[in-house]
Amino acid sequence: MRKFTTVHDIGDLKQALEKAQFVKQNPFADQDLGRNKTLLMIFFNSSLRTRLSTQKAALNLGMNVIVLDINQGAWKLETEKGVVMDGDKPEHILEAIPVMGAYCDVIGVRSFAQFQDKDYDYNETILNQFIQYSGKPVFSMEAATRHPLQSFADLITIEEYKKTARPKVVLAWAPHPRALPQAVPNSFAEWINATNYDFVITHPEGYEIDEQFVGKAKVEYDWRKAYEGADFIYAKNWAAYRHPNYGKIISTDRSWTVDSAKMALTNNAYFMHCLPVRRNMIVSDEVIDSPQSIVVPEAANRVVSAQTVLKEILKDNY
Ligand code: AN0
Ligand code: CP
Repeated sequence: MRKFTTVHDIGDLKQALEKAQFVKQNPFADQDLGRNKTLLMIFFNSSLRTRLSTQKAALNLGMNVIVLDINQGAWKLETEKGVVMDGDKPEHILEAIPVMGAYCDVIGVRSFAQFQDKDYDYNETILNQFIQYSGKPVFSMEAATRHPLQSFADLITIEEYKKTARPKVVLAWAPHPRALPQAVPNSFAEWINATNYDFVITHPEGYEIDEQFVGKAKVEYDWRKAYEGADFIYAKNWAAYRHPNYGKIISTDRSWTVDSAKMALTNNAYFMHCLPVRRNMIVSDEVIDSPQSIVVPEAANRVVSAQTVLKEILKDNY
């Protein structure tokens, strides 16, 4: 594996899940693989889980780790090509990326959608520049359109908790006061579509995600029907995708908040969320504090997904 940005990079999904189980059960089996290899993690946006779990995964593999927060202490980076740099940005990403590549063996990048230009976001302009100019294997730590380390961890978690071969998994939109990227729902849909699960996406009208991610999922605008008989409720907010509302909040309807009444419609479903989550906006205290909430084991599996991916990258490139 030279890059990890979508579900397609992981190869056969069943084998990837088996590799993940091995990593989970034998976290220190490959301590020599990363010896004298350096992971550089670049953050254009905030993080708690990705920062800690990816670092922990690298340490388990014997790697050294350097972390750079672009917005805290680094030069502000120009990302547009061909501009006269007479503004507030002293460095261009075209020099910064190969320089960063010179200091490491593997690069992880977090760079959210900016919601100023749909094409700029959906072409993964920043992530692709890292792939093109760093000279090193690159993996996404949530880019503009996808969050594959999260989705891989989500799938590992569902496989651990599912009680039937083909669970009903529901991606459920919930309200939020700020405009959030579509990366998590896009990516979750992309990974779940690669399984044989019964997959339903529910959201208010106007919140349709890009069709390339919807795939074979059933889109259900009536949350009652979607929640009925569900085995997993995967809650998430996202901003509108479709023109002319790209990146905008078009509803904060709290009747979509995941609460006990909704969970009562399900097949005693597990509650999942990638975190961070706003309590009593996305989900009621009662639901997230209930035994059906698996948000912490889900987050713990981020070490497993990151370690499985890093291991493949190290094995294939060094
Ligand atoms: C981000 C998002 O929704 O994409 C990161 C989630 C992992 N969340 C926030 O910005 C609150
Ligand atoms: N779920 C997730 O990626 O969390 P962070 O934004 O804290 O890394």
